[in-house]
Amino acid sequence: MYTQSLSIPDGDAKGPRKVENPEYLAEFNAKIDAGGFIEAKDWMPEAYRKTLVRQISQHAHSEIVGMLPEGNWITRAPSLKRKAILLAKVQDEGGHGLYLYAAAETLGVSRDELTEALLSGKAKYSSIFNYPTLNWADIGVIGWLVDGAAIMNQIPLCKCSYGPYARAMVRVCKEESFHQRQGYDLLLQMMKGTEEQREMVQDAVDRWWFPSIMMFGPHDKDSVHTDSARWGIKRISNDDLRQKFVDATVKQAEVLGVSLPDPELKWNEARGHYDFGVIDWDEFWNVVGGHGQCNVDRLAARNKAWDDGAWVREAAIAHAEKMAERERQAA
Ligand code: BYC
Repeated sequence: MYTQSLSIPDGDAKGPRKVENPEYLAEFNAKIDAGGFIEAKDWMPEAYRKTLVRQISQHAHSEIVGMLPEGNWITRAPSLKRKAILLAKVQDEGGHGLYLYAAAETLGVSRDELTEALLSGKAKYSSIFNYPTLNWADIGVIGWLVDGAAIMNQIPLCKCSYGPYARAMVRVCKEESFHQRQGYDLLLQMMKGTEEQREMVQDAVDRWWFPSIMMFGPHDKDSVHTDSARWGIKRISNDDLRQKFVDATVKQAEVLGVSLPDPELKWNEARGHYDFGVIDWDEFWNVVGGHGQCNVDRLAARNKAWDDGAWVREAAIAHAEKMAERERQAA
């Protein structure tokens, strides 16, 4: 049992959180329109709260599950330097998950509920973490493309309308920037190495490119959570972020000396952007639906970690109870 959760009152000076009061709603909308932050104790529409709990908790789960593909390579890093960098990165992801669970808790959900939703397979997490890491170059490509895509998505979230989420994102983005750079640096080194190393990098880029651009979610026309933009949670749409990412990454691929696995990728002078090929949405929804290459393994690993940690949680609770009992006796 996990007992640590913030106690959120059912209401505040303005009355119960769930009451849809036109006066409160007008005040909420005015704050959103002015670009202000909504804070945990402010009144908010129930749908806004639910959307935030959904997105923030999915984001937290992604960070936690996202530790697994890279964690798999910590013992096999080729040098002490690369091992230290990878350890620091994976620990950062764990920290991001914890800030995000804490941000979700300010909305009145408990860590128990969120954890249960992940472990039972009810909750979503980013599709990208259901692909395997097959060679060392995958670690560089995850930093370059996956963290690169994550930064593109998360910079606008630093200005999202919910204060605790926006503030958590500021630190997360600083750390993601280090993650992206270490990945690109790793790949630059490998590209200066042997022919075999260059082939490993190209192979990893070929496998991770399309899954990385899927991270931004379905096309805008298929995106269902349209209220997120109106509420200032999503400042830039899925397709616009994907386009920004593609535009920024093509040049980086040229500097690196790799090709991106898309014959339709080319500069469109009229649009002022790169055109790119059709994304395999059947693959995306298959992975999101739990049928990717690693979905079963990822959930099994998280469940095992939870079960293996049971004694720590039980010991912490027993210690807290003992201390409380001592305080009672001393009083
Ligand atoms: N994977 O209406 P839409 C990291 C779902 S971790 C799975 O457009 P929304 C890192 C979506 O949830 C980075 N599901 O949704 C960590 C929705 O389903 P539900 C993780 C996806 O929320 C370790 C449905 O499709 N980043 O960087 O408006 C190591 C319809 O979509 C995905 C975040 O979580 C997907 N890729 O927009 C290295 C960022 N895409 O919920 C790196 C925060 C969509 O109705 N999240 N779906 O059942 C967001 O910005 C938004 O949630 C999204 C989707 C842009 C992802």
